[in-house]
Amino acid sequence: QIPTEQWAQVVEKTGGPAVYKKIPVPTPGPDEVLINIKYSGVCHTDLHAMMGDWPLATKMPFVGGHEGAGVVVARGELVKEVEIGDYAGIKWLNGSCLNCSFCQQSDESLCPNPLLSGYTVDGSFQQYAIGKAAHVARIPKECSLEAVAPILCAGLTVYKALKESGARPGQQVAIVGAGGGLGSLAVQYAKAMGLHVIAIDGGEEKGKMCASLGAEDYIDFSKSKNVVQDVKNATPDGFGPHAVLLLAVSEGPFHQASEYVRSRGVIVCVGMPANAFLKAPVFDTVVRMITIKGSYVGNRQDTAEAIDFFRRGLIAAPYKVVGLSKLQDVFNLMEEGKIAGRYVVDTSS
Ligand code: 8ID
Ligand code: ZN
Repeated sequence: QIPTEQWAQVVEKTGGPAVYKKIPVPTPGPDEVLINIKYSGVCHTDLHAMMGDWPLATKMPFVGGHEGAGVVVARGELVKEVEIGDYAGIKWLNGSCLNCSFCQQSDESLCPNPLLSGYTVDGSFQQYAIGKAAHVARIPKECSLEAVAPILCAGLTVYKALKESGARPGQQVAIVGAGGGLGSLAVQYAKAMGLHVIAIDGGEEKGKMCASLGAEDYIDFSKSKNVVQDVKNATPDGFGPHAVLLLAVSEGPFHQASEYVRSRGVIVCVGMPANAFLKAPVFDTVVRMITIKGSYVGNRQDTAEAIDFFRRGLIAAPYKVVGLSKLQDVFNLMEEGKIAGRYVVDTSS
């Protein structure tokens, strides 16, 4: 029985706060499914959306959230591939045109007319959310819905970014922001892919967590006198890591990475600090043959692969569960950089 009203966290003005209130349950269109969201991870992107950080407008008011895991409870008449009762997930890319030259070549995240969950369409910080059937994540029944939720954005994104880095088993990868939501999963995916992990973040709690997740070195940027030298020293030949994943929400490390990446190394930008620019010396970039690139979520196949790593038991990163009504508290902790790993909200309280 689908109710007509539900609890949701609604952002009513740029800058927030998120307001916990009752709103109508939406009805899926012909090519859409309605998912009863049980758990949703809280991504730093949700905070950027509420604060209006980026040069891309949100709908207003809007319901945030794009790591929503739940059960399909209704579907439009054109939907054949997803059954009522299936586990499914709302991810950042809620829908894409499936017709442009990017979609045709499975670069759906580059579609010029995307629907973005919790940004241009309402997302998963509500009990019932809509997703385009072609794009909802398919979650195997043996997966725990609370544990799989962070895979739907954080896991997928870092898995794709590691693939984009071209790093091969046995090589070194530096993960900047390793103690955060994306970072904690990146350490686990990198380990599962046979990479040596150099974790960079601030504070002892995040250091302990990174070590327990499988990072071989931890560099505390808040204590280190020379991050560049420390990263190089953490590699066996002192020439620096083959790849760098930039997941931090501050501009500084984006300028630093080209100083410690190995010659012919690849720097992958993933974090999106507000109003930030990249800066790298042209001379070094040329003579050391450095690649600097971006990586933006992943396509449907990447999603299935990232979930399959989880299903096989290769990915277990720490998360804390709180009620959906406590979302604003999570945002406050996130803003202060105090979250080690991920928070997941339970939509039943
Ligand atoms: O598709 C994408 N590219 C994508 C997908 C999902 C999220 C991009 N993102 C973006 C988010 O919008 C956000 O800008 O990735 C960024 C990280 O998201 P998150 O992991 O959800 O944020 P977090 O949990 O707050 O973690 C950030 C970590 O960075 C550390 C913090 O201590 C925190 O642990 N950090 C900072 I801020 N400055 C640092 C520094 N100088 C740093 N770590 C190392 N060095
Ligand atoms: Zn996200």
